Amino acid sequence: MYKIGVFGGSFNPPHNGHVNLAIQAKKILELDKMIIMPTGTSPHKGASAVGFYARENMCYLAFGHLPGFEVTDIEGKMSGRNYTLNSLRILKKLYPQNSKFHLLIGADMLFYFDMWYEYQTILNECSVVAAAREQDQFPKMVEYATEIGKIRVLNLDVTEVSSSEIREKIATRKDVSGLVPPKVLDYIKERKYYI
Ligand code: DND
Repeated sequence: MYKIGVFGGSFNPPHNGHVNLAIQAKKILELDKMIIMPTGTSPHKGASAVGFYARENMCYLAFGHLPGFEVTDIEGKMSGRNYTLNSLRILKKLYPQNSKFHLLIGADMLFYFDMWYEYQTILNECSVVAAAREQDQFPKMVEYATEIGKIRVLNLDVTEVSSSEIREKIATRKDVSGLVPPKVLDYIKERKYYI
Protein backbone atom coordinates (compact mmCIF):
# COMPACT_ATOMS: atom_id res chain seq x y z
CA MET A 1 0.00 0.00 0.00
CA TYR A 2 1.23 3.47 -0.93
CA LYS A 3 1.18 5.84 2.09
CA ILE A 4 0.69 9.51 1.36
CA GLY A 5 0.76 12.45 3.77
CA VAL A 6 -1.07 15.69 2.99
CA PHE A 7 0.01 18.83 4.83
CA GLY A 8 -2.12 21.85 3.96
CA GLY A 9 -1.62 25.42 5.07
CA SER A 10 -1.53 29.06 4.14
CA PHE A 11 2.26 28.84 4.50
CA ASN A 12 2.42 32.61 4.77
CA PRO A 13 5.33 32.07 5.08
CA PRO A 14 6.41 28.44 5.59
CA HIS A 15 8.71 28.22 8.62
CA ASN A 16 10.90 25.78 10.51
CA GLY A 17 7.94 24.58 12.62
CA HIS A 18 6.16 23.42 9.45
CA VAL A 19 9.32 21.80 8.06
CA ASN A 20 10.27 20.01 11.29
CA LEU A 21 6.73 18.72 11.76
CA ALA A 22 6.47 17.39 8.20
CA ILE A 23 9.89 15.68 8.31
CA GLN A 24 9.16 13.95 11.62
CA ALA A 25 5.63 12.91 10.62
CA LYS A 26 6.84 11.45 7.32
CA LYS A 27 9.36 9.34 9.20
CA ILE A 28 7.11 8.16 12.03
CA LEU A 29 4.15 7.38 9.77
CA GLU A 30 6.53 5.73 7.24
CA LEU A 31 5.01 7.72 4.39
CA ASP A 32 6.14 7.15 0.82
CA LYS A 33 5.25 10.72 -0.06
CA MET A 34 4.43 13.96 1.71
CA ILE A 35 2.33 16.41 -0.28
CA ILE A 36 2.57 20.05 0.74
CA MET A 37 -0.67 21.82 -0.19
CA PRO A 38 -0.69 25.64 0.00
CA THR A 39 -4.19 27.15 0.19
CA GLY A 40 -5.51 29.30 -2.64
CA THR A 41 -8.56 30.73 -0.90
CA SER A 42 -8.51 29.62 2.71
CA PRO A 43 -11.73 28.32 4.31
CA HIS A 44 -11.01 30.17 7.55
CA LYS A 45 -8.77 33.16 6.77
CA GLY A 46 -9.11 36.32 4.70
CA ALA A 47 -7.09 36.87 1.51
CA SER A 48 -3.39 37.29 2.05
CA ALA A 49 -1.34 40.15 0.64
CA VAL A 50 1.15 37.51 -0.50
CA GLY A 51 -0.64 35.60 -3.25
CA PHE A 52 -0.89 31.90 -3.98
CA TYR A 53 2.04 31.60 -6.41
CA ALA A 54 4.47 33.36 -4.08
CA ARG A 55 3.41 31.09 -1.19
CA GLU A 56 3.68 28.07 -3.49
CA ASN A 57 7.20 29.18 -4.47
CA MET A 58 8.14 29.54 -0.80
CA CYS A 59 6.84 25.99 -0.21
CA TYR A 60 9.17 24.72 -2.96
CA LEU A 61 12.06 26.55 -1.30
CA ALA A 62 11.18 25.16 2.14
CA PHE A 63 10.24 21.57 1.26
CA GLY A 64 11.14 20.93 -2.39
CA HIS A 65 14.63 19.56 -1.69
CA LEU A 66 13.44 17.03 0.89
CA PRO A 67 13.30 13.43 -0.35
CA GLY A 68 9.76 12.18 -0.96
CA PHE A 69 8.23 15.66 -0.69
CA GLU A 70 6.20 17.39 -3.36
CA VAL A 71 4.22 20.63 -3.55
CA THR A 72 0.79 20.65 -5.15
CA ASP A 73 -0.90 23.65 -6.75
CA ILE A 74 -4.40 22.11 -6.83
CA GLU A 75 -5.89 24.63 -4.39
CA GLY A 76 -4.48 27.55 -6.40
CA LYS A 77 -6.50 26.31 -9.38
CA MET A 78 -9.78 25.75 -7.53
CA SER A 79 -12.55 28.31 -7.41
CA GLY A 80 -14.23 29.32 -4.16
CA ARG A 81 -12.99 28.43 -0.71
CA ASN A 82 -10.61 25.47 -0.59
CA TYR A 83 -12.30 23.00 1.71
CA THR A 84 -9.88 20.23 2.56
CA LEU A 85 -12.37 17.44 1.84
CA ASN A 86 -12.67 18.59 -1.80
CA SER A 87 -8.89 18.86 -2.17
CA LEU A 88 -8.38 15.38 -0.70
CA ARG A 89 -10.83 13.97 -3.21
CA ILE A 90 -8.95 15.59 -6.08
CA LEU A 91 -5.63 14.25 -4.79
CA LYS A 92 -7.08 10.76 -4.38
CA LYS A 93 -7.85 10.65 -8.09
CA LEU A 94 -4.22 11.43 -8.91
CA TYR A 95 -2.71 8.51 -6.99
CA PRO A 96 -3.12 4.72 -7.15
CA GLN A 97 -6.46 3.52 -5.76
CA ASN A 98 -4.86 1.52 -2.99
CA SER A 99 -3.11 4.62 -1.56
CA LYS A 100 -3.77 5.43 2.09
CA PHE A 101 -4.00 9.17 2.81
CA HIS A 102 -2.92 10.79 6.08
CA LEU A 103 -3.96 14.40 6.72
CA LEU A 104 -1.49 16.22 8.92
CA ILE A 105 -2.71 19.08 11.14
CA GLY A 106 -1.26 21.20 13.94
CA ALA A 107 -2.84 21.58 17.39
CA ASP A 108 -4.77 24.78 16.56
CA MET A 109 -6.47 22.98 13.69
CA LEU A 110 -7.26 19.99 15.92
CA PHE A 111 -8.95 22.25 18.49
CA TYR A 112 -11.17 23.59 15.72
CA PHE A 113 -11.46 20.46 13.59
CA ASP A 114 -15.12 19.85 14.43
CA MET A 115 -15.91 23.16 12.69
CA TRP A 116 -14.34 22.03 9.40
CA TYR A 117 -16.52 21.39 6.40
CA GLU A 118 -17.83 17.80 6.65
CA TYR A 119 -15.17 16.83 9.16
CA GLN A 120 -16.82 13.46 9.82
CA THR A 121 -16.51 12.62 6.12
CA ILE A 122 -12.83 13.61 6.21
CA LEU A 123 -12.37 11.22 9.15
CA ASN A 124 -13.98 8.45 7.12
CA GLU A 125 -11.98 9.12 3.97
CA CYS A 126 -8.49 9.50 5.40
CA SER A 127 -6.49 9.14 8.56
CA VAL A 128 -6.13 12.44 10.46
CA VAL A 129 -2.93 12.95 12.39
CA ALA A 130 -2.29 15.89 14.72
CA ALA A 131 0.92 17.29 16.19
CA ALA A 132 1.61 19.90 18.86
CA ARG A 133 2.79 23.44 18.14
CA GLU A 134 3.71 24.20 21.75
CA GLN A 135 5.55 22.07 24.31
CA ASP A 136 2.72 21.41 26.76
CA GLN A 137 -0.19 20.92 24.34
CA PHE A 138 -0.05 17.12 24.17
CA PRO A 139 -2.52 16.23 26.99
CA LYS A 140 -5.14 18.73 25.75
CA MET A 141 -4.72 17.37 22.22
CA VAL A 142 -5.30 13.79 23.36
CA GLU A 143 -8.45 14.98 25.14
CA TYR A 144 -9.80 16.66 21.97
CA ALA A 145 -8.81 13.78 19.73
CA THR A 146 -10.56 11.31 22.02
CA GLU A 147 -13.70 13.44 22.01
CA ILE A 148 -13.78 13.74 18.21
CA GLY A 149 -12.60 10.15 17.69
CA LYS A 150 -10.42 8.56 15.01
CA ILE A 151 -7.65 11.21 15.23
CA ARG A 152 -4.13 10.12 16.07
CA VAL A 153 -1.94 12.50 18.07
CA LEU A 154 1.80 12.33 17.48
CA ASN A 155 4.22 13.26 20.23
CA LEU A 156 6.93 15.02 18.20
CA ASP A 157 9.69 17.52 18.92
CA VAL A 158 8.06 20.93 18.81
CA THR A 159 9.39 24.09 17.17
CA GLU A 160 7.48 26.97 18.73
CA VAL A 161 7.04 29.45 15.90
CA SER A 162 4.12 30.78 13.86
CA SER A 163 3.78 32.55 10.52
CA SER A 164 2.13 35.54 12.21
CA GLU A 165 5.12 35.88 14.58
CA ILE A 166 7.45 35.89 11.57
CA ARG A 167 5.37 38.49 9.73
CA GLU A 168 5.32 40.70 12.83
CA LYS A 169 9.07 40.36 13.35
CA ILE A 170 9.83 41.20 9.72
CA ALA A 171 7.49 44.22 9.89
CA THR A 172 9.37 45.49 12.94
CA ARG A 173 12.80 44.71 11.41
CA LYS A 174 13.62 41.89 13.86
CA ASP A 175 15.82 38.91 12.99
CA VAL A 176 13.96 35.78 11.83
CA SER A 177 16.93 33.90 10.40
CA GLY A 178 16.64 31.00 12.89
CA LEU A 179 12.92 30.59 12.27
CA VAL A 180 12.62 30.35 8.51
CA PRO A 181 14.55 28.22 5.97
CA PRO A 182 17.34 30.45 4.54
CA LYS A 183 16.08 30.25 0.94
CA VAL A 184 12.60 31.29 2.05
CA LEU A 185 14.08 34.24 3.91
CA ASP A 186 16.09 35.33 0.84
CA TYR A 187 12.90 35.15 -1.24
CA ILE A 188 10.98 37.26 1.31
CA LYS A 189 13.78 39.85 1.46
CA GLU A 190 14.15 40.08 -2.34
CA ARG A 191 10.44 40.76 -2.74
CA LYS A 192 10.13 42.91 0.38
CA TYR A 193 7.21 40.86 1.72
CA TYR A 194 5.66 41.50 5.15
CA ILE A 195 7.32 44.89 5.59
P1 DND B 1 -3.70 27.37 8.12
O1 DND B 1 -3.89 28.56 7.29
O2 DND B 1 -4.18 27.46 9.54
O3 DND B 1 -2.20 26.88 8.05
O4 DND B 1 -4.44 26.14 7.39
C1 DND B 1 -4.29 24.80 7.77
C2 DND B 1 -5.02 23.89 6.81
O5 DND B 1 -6.33 23.61 7.32
C3 DND B 1 -5.24 24.44 5.40
O6 DND B 1 -5.01 23.42 4.46
C4 DND B 1 -6.71 24.83 5.41
O7 DND B 1 -7.32 24.80 4.14
C5 DND B 1 -7.26 23.73 6.28
N1 DND B 1 -8.60 24.06 6.82
C6 DND B 1 -8.71 24.96 7.83
C7 DND B 1 -9.98 25.27 8.30
C8 DND B 1 -11.11 24.68 7.75
C9 DND B 1 -10.94 23.74 6.73
C10 DND B 1 -9.67 23.44 6.27
C11 DND B 1 -12.14 23.07 6.08
O8 DND B 1 -11.93 22.27 5.14
O9 DND B 1 -13.28 23.36 6.50
P2 DND B 1 -0.81 27.52 8.55
O10 DND B 1 -0.04 27.89 7.34
O11 DND B 1 -1.01 28.54 9.59
O12 DND B 1 -0.19 26.21 9.21
C12 DND B 1 -0.16 24.99 8.46
C13 DND B 1 -0.27 23.82 9.40
O13 DND B 1 0.89 23.79 10.23
C14 DND B 1 -1.47 23.89 10.34
O14 DND B 1 -2.02 22.60 10.51
C15 DND B 1 -0.85 24.38 11.66
O15 DND B 1 -1.57 23.92 12.78
C16 DND B 1 0.54 23.75 11.60
N2 DND B 1 1.56 24.51 12.30
C17 DND B 1 2.50 23.95 13.09
N3 DND B 1 2.70 22.68 13.45
C18 DND B 1 3.74 22.43 14.27
N4 DND B 1 4.58 23.40 14.76
C19 DND B 1 4.40 24.69 14.43
C20 DND B 1 3.32 25.01 13.56
N5 DND B 1 2.88 26.17 13.03
C21 DND B 1 1.81 25.84 12.27
N6 DND B 1 5.21 25.63 14.95
